[in-house]
Amino acid sequence: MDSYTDGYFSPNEDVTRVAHCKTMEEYKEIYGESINDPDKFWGNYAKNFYFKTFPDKNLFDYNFDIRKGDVYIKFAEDAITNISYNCLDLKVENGLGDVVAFYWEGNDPLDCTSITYKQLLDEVCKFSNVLKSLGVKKEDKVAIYMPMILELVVAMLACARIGAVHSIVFGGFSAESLCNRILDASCDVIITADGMYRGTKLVKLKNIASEAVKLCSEANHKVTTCITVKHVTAKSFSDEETKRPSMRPCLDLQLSWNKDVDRWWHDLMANASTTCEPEWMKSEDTLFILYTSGSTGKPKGILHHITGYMLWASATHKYTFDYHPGDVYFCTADIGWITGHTYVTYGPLLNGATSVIFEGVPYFPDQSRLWAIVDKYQVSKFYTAPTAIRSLMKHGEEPVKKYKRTSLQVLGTVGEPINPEAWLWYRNVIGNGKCSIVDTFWQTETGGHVLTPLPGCTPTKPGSATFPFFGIVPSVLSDEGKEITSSDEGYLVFNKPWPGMMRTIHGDHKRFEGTYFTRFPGYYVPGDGCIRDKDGLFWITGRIDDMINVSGHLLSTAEVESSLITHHLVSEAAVVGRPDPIKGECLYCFVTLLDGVEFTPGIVIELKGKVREHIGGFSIPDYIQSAPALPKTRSGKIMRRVLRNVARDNHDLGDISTMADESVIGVLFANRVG
Ligand code: 6R9
Repeated sequence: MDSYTDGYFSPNEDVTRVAHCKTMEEYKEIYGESINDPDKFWGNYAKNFYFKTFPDKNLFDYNFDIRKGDVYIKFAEDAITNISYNCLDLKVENGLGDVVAFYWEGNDPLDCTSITYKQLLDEVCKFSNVLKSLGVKKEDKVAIYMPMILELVVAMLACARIGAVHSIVFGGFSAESLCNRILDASCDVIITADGMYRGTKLVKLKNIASEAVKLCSEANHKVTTCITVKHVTAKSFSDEETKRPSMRPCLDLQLSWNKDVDRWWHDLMANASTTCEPEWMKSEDTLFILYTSGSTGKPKGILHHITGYMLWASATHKYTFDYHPGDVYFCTADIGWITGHTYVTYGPLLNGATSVIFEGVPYFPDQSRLWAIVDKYQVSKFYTAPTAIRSLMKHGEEPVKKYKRTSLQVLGTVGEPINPEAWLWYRNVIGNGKCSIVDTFWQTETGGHVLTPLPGCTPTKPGSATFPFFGIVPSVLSDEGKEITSSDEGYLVFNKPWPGMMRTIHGDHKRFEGTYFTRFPGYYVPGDGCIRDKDGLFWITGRIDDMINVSGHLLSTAEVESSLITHHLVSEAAVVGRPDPIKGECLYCFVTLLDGVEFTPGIVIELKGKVREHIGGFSIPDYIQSAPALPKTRSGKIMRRVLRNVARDNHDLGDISTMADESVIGVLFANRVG
């Protein structure tokens, strides 16, 4: 058990007994080694993996200071390896061939299967050969738009095996968003599935993918091949089973099919060989592109490269979850986000772990689904988002108490700041008061955890991501770029690279430098506010740019605004975040319609439809209000600070002396919604 004194939870003794890192003294010692001699530290860690050419002694080569020239980061440049080999072949060679790599749990509780390391290797080799037979080669970009099914893991590892670059697009994005990502990365091949269930809702993924392919061709880019997994129409079930609304097979899927482009996954796989020599890759070859929102509205294609990402994914998964053989690990994130890339696929496989991969949603068939899964597979390490915890909290303890959850040891959170109530509920109710909580702060850009407690080692305070992971040197800077030593809020920054950080933005290195390296020359600036308390613990306070974190998904205000403006009756739009008890933040939009046009409920529905169409269903605004005029400075800048206060119904607006026309304020408050 742990104990609570002076605002701290002490490390849990049961976890400490087996932990890789058992005390803060030990943490400080290992941390010191990682900072003082990073080459030696990561050189040693690399010995866990197979390299055709082992990394040289001088691993890091970088410039973080824009004043001295272009920013660049290189790691172990001379080393040669293959990450799919290290995830699969190496595990089979080490005797883990019959170990379960994934338990797959479908949307319907009766729909489940599992796959061993050896079986996964065979599938990956087969699909690698399929991709090669379609002409996909090293450095080609492949778009993946799939549900949480095993074929998604197979597809990404097959890309990695043959040196192709995967660009996975979350299945909640619209055809237009998918098209923009295909165009940005110039993908010729896309992999999808016929459809997926989310609870009782059927999403016709293939038809959205077909629409995206059509939009691409209108933009003069030809997608040559679209490979579709037969998923919701896959197997035959008994009559009883087909009556279940969420159960495959789905009988009325009208797939849009173009015989010049479309191929079935199972047809291509039928005669593929299970042998495929990996493409031996240089460390700094690209492993994947993953798009994340950017404050200008255009998503940024973040690039991760092979060896650095591989070591980072493995080391963070091992230490942050205190992973040991025999654990069953369950991360609820979708692979379409970075958490799924690093902590569903790569981290666990690189460590030979057994994981649960879950297709469904936490509330189907009822609010206790996640705990049913925990008991079913005896999950010991569990990882989810604060928004999921808060929405489960709303339903009380009863759905949780239906299951024992006694196998749980470590509970992780990610995606947004976690409020202390949710942290305590996670610990006390979900974890039966006997688990270690790890609040992990990181980003698509960082590749893996950068601030996090280590279970059984770090004393924790609810709401703090505590201390840096090995190799990370964080500081907090003031507006003037001075290091803040008191507990005042400032900008979180990092003064040197770590192996797993991004290398650039696809096709736009200037934007990479401008976004992350110009605010404070010499530092990587992630865009989050931070406080370092008197005991040295880090507390993330949220975004300091125009990004809004809705249920752990970062959205740019500019992107939502440009979707709203596509409506023919809208002249101007401004979007701000408003605190939300479940989602953390939600979108609150102000729209100015063309002169003489009436603001009606019908227009609100159409505007929500525009955002769904341009970005995707997960980004639909909660509130849209009429703003006959927006508050602006005399130089014409929208005063978002004022709009944030209107959205929160806070009449204390602070200094508004720069506002061009103060009379708009009364109208804005009068038109508030929600
Ligand atoms: C992994 C992921 C990154 C942004 C990040 C920050 C927020 C993530 C957090 C957190 C406070 C945590 N964030 N984890 N804020 N505490 N433990 O979420 O990546 O989608 O790129 O979002 O999410 O604002 O900058 P990504």
